[in-house]
Amino acid sequence: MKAYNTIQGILIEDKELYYLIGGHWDEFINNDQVYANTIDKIKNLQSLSEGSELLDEELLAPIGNQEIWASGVTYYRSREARIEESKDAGGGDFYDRVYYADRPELFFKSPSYRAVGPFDKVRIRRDSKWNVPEPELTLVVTSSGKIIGYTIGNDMSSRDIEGENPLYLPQAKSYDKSAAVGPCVYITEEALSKETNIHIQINRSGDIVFQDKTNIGQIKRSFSTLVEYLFRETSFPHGVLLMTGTGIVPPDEFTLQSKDEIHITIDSIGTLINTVE
Ligand code: DO4
Ligand code: MG
Repeated sequence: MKAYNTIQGILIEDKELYYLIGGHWDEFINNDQVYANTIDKIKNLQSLSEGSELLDEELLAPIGNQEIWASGVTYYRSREARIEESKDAGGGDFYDRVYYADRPELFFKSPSYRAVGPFDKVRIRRDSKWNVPEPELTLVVTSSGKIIGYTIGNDMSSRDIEGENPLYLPQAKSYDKSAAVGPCVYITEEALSKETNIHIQINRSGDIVFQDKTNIGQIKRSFSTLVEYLFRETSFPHGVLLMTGTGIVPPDEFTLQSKDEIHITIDSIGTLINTVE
């Protein structure tokens, strides 16, 4: 149980982790000038090094009224895995086509009230037998379409439901506690380096049962293209979080189990840790 209801972490380029305590997250984050203005606002933020007694466990998901959207098949590895899982349903061709098409796959992942934050429980569906986490760099975008920061996202997915029929995608992707975001928003004016690593480790009863890594240089599409398509005919009055797709897919025999601990680390941002309920 988290002790506060308005504490979110903000990691400012070249600085340290600050907490926004009792502030208005939507107002703070939905601001094209947030990087420049944060220096002014630092007096309202509490620095970890200023003697804060807060624990990482007490951080909330860095989200207010934003929706979470997700990009699909942005990495070759994702294309490959989806073609394989849906081959009996004849879905493979769709994944191949979307990987090469101009228009990206974009789907609604979660409203904020259905998403979870650091150290919260994520869920696997009771009517699914094949579930994986998808570790994804997540863009923090303002209502005007400016990318002002980055966080870590976990796009929990039911692969058997998705593979049975591509039309089941919303059920495979969007259910209670299927999206995790955090631990903080990394605010920077610089583009992230293509070498930025994404690493995942899954622990079960103290053992590592899966780990892998990729880097964002493997993403086929630019972030500006993903945002441009997302905003084409849809407005986001509070801004939006956009997951950028997964480049890591565990082997087909792997499925998550209750109590598995998922650690997703992205350079510059930190580590998002969640346990399966
Ligand atoms: O089309 C299926 C979902 C793809 C996805 O979530 C991903 O590539 O990360
Ligand atoms: Mg995904």
